[in-house]
Amino acid sequence: GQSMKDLFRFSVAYWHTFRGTGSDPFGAPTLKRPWDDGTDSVENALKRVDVAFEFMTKLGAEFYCFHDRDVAPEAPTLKQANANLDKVVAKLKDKQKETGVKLLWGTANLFSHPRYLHGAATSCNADVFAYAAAQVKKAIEVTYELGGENYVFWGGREGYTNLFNTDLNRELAHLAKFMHMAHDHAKAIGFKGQFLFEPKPKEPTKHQYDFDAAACLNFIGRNGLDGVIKLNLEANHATLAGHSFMHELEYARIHNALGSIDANTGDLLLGWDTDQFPTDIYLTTQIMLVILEQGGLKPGGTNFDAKVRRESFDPVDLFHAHIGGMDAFARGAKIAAAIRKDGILPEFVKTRYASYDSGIGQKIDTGKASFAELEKYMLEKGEAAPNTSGRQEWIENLINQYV
Ligand code: GLT
Ligand code: MN
Ligand code: MN
Repeated sequence: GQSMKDLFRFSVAYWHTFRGTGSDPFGAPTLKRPWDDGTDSVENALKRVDVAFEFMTKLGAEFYCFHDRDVAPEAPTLKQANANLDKVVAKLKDKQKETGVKLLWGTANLFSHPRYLHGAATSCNADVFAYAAAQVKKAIEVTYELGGENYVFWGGREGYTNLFNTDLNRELAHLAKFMHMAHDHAKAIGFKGQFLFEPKPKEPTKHQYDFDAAACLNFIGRNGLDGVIKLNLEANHATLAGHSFMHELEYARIHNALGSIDANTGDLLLGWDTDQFPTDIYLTTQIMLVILEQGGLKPGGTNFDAKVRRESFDPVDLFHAHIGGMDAFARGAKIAAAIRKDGILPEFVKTRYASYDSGIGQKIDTGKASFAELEKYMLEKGEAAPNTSGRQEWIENLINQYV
């Protein structure tokens, strides 16, 4: 019943779209953008805001996401960096008002600056911990000021390289303390946006604490942060962790923690985080099956955490890439809706678990029986029946029947 717009809540990632240079760990920038004069100055940052809002308006994107350091320049002191941010945020605020484009989430970049070499909240250095806290405090404040509907924590360097010199238990405790402070501050200023962890198993850190949905949920649960922090799941991060994206989404959903998504490819052949735009309707259908089951993502959305390739010299490609992604989602949603309308999936599930509801279920309640009772039943019966529910081939080709 809901509109496609409410269902997707598409968002543009400021860092890739307006700051993307085509550099990678092996090569220098390749993309010269007309709105970049090569300086990381406040003047250039303000010029970029105009371009960003013109782009998003023309694209018809409802939302955007940013890091503090994407929108405003880093500075030698925290005071100066905050002042830079204030100048640009004032303009972002005006532009949001003028265009109607909204902020899906804000976040702090706690990974680019060399100070974060050993992590931010989990750094072994107290000054770095303090700097990270101050940076997040400010980032939450500007997100609040801009009406951001969520606030994201991607623990890019929260992890370890070597366990021989790392007190894992202690670093997790520091992270928990940090998250409680962030929550306390959000409450204190009246920020009602949803906090989201974004899991990723590795890169840049050798092993990240927020490895996948399960690791994040364990951390959240054992530190009394249930509901306070939900998840922003990214397709490419799921596959890096060896999962399908659908697994991560469904795992979060059943734990009431599916908050928002970072859309890109979930190709299992990708060995690293290439952040390619999603084009695969088999993937988007799987995504939409989970999202429709949840009834949408609000206050979360669908953020294209994706970049054009290094050889994509023409900025017009930025439009094509986003439109292609939106189209893939629209097609996936239509297919997922048709599958749901047919009611075919609940049928498969019902058939598959039928033995729990009949057969043994009539004699013994498998949920309540003791091991001894189940043993007695099995000794009397003999051989266990093979699972005859089958139809796997049909199910594996399911989406094909609807394309
Ligand atoms: C970084 C990372 C992304 C996160 C961003 C949020 S930045 O590029 O790879 O997946 O969403 O901090
Ligand atoms: Mn991401
Ligand atoms: Mn990524």
